[in-house]
Amino acid sequence: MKKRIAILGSTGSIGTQTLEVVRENPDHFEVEVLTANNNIDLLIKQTKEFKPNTVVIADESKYDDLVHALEKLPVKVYAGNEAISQIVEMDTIDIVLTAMVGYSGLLPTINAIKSGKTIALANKETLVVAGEMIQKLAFHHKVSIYPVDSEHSAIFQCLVGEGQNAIEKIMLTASGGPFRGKNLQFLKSATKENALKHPNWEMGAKITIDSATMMNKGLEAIEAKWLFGLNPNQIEVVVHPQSIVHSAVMFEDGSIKAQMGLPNMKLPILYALSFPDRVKTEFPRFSFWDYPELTFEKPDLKSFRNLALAFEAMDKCGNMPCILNAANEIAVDAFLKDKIGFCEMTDIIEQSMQKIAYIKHPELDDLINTDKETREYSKTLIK
Ligand code: MN3
Repeated sequence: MKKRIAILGSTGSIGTQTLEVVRENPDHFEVEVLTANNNIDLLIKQTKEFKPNTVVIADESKYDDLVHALEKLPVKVYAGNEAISQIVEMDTIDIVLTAMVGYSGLLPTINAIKSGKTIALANKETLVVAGEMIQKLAFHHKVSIYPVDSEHSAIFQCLVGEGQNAIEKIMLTASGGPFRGKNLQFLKSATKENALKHPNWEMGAKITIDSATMMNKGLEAIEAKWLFGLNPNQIEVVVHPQSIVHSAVMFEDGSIKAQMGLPNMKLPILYALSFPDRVKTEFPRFSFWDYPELTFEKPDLKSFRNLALAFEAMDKCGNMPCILNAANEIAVDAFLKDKIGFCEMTDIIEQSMQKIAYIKHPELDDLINTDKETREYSKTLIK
């Protein structure tokens, strides 16, 4: 039986790599739904190749062009975020892979869980914003959430067969990004062009900037807390510039399991889609002879203050990670548009965390309001 997949965010970096995985494994997977934000040219091309049952474009102004381009194909076409949230309920979907950018992944993921779909989670912001609610919903609807993020996939792989054994701590590895080893003075004048040059991973613009500020690792720590039921003090960030050890778990007897390999997002994507099976691949293989030295460092929390802010938000919990995330999305967007400098991103997040009202036990409506208020406030901090 082929697994039928809905890919939310099919034109982004994870979406296109997921389609490569499907193309390379036609006996295992088929595409049922594709959704995109506004890149209709690529969505049209993908629809012609993968022949999904349904496609959705979030940007409603592109609907007519999309319908026109696909009129000869037997595919249903919809537009708008509402349609993306609803489409995940289709009975012909086995797995929903959520690869949209940022907060926009939240509502479709909630609906997919409510309709009992297995989730391959590539949108870490969903768990950052609403981790507690998502885990409760998944438990209630008996839905499995398989991580696509490479570090979380690594931890997940280390935990296979360890169901009854407690975790002492996890070691979440970080490449350190393009500015590893740089001090605050350097970071103040860091440019967008340099921030976008990640040494090891090819990713979208938002996550690449998050890697440069190390906010990505902070968001991943919060993601790990909810995925694996950890306390913040059980999560250790380890800078590992070669990105070969994708993360590790220490158990209560002191034994450590790590998952390793060359950095390649297609592997964690494939594992999330094929779990519990492993599918044979032709991906390039790691050899110790090519890497005589693997190195590990402590993160520099004084220069990369975003990471410290993320741990603070994780400790405070409630709506604080939602505030952190919304302010970060506004800050990264402003940095990408050359409106603010590299370190001002941190200032905006810090001020938003101080300003926006803290709610200890937020409901979904509280989170939606917190997200909105934080975006409005943080925009006022950008001149
Ligand atoms: Mn990652």
